[in-house]
Amino acid sequence: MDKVIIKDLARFLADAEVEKREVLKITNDHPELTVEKAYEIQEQLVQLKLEEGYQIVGPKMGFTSQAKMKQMNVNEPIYGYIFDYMVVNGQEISMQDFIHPKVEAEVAFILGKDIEGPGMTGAQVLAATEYVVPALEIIDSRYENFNFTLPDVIADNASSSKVVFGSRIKRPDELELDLLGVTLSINGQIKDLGAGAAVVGHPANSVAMLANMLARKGLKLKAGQIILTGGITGAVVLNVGDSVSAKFDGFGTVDFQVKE
Ligand code: OOG
Ligand code: MG
Repeated sequence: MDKVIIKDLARFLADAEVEKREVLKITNDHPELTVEKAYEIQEQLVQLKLEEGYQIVGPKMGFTSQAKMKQMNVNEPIYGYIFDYMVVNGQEISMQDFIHPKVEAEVAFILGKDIEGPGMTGAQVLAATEYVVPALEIIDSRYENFNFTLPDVIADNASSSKVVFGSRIKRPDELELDLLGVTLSINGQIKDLGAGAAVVGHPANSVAMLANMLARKGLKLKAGQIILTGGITGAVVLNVGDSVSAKFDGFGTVDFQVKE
């Protein structure tokens, strides 16, 4: 696949995001697309956003729990990037900003030091982490019905759309993140639940895995970045009027409302 096609596909997916328009998965026309080439499309997409003046908040991991892998019928973790314009200020989102949003409960890490793979471990990640914070990620695949293969979703920046961070932060040693119980409710009804260990045994392992994946590209995680470790629970479809609330044991709740 040549550079021109990679650039065109990045532009195609960037436009679909801006126009909130669902598209057919790109592997329909490019069945030969590999995971490696898909990351090149993602890099182009990230470049386009940087050129538009947006800033990276941090990379994120996806498909780090069985719940998520089963739900989306994929079998390996991926990464993408969260940008400043994706962070929700306040506790309201508007359905008009999305195609077909879903929400998932996650733990985010705020790094105090740079982390560079390969060979990173969860213990090393915890030592380099300044704070952890609960989060609700709102994903919005640009593909019709979230119908994608692994290369498709990688090219589409791992369905990244918005994120609501909780207001309580903790030092990583104040919690046992693998035992962190989480419930995800909509309009008072529990839709899904889980514990931090659902994320590759411990959310810190997800950050270590990310550092090791980025090392293959000569990249590292940087102090100050906020990193989403991947959905503990499956993702739940959002509708206008929904009141979303996730409870994180010892960590408070993260809430938002879905308006028209
Ligand atoms: C891809 C996004 C995956 C996670 O936490 O697993 C992700 C998708 O499910 O559309 O963010
Ligand atoms: Mg996620």
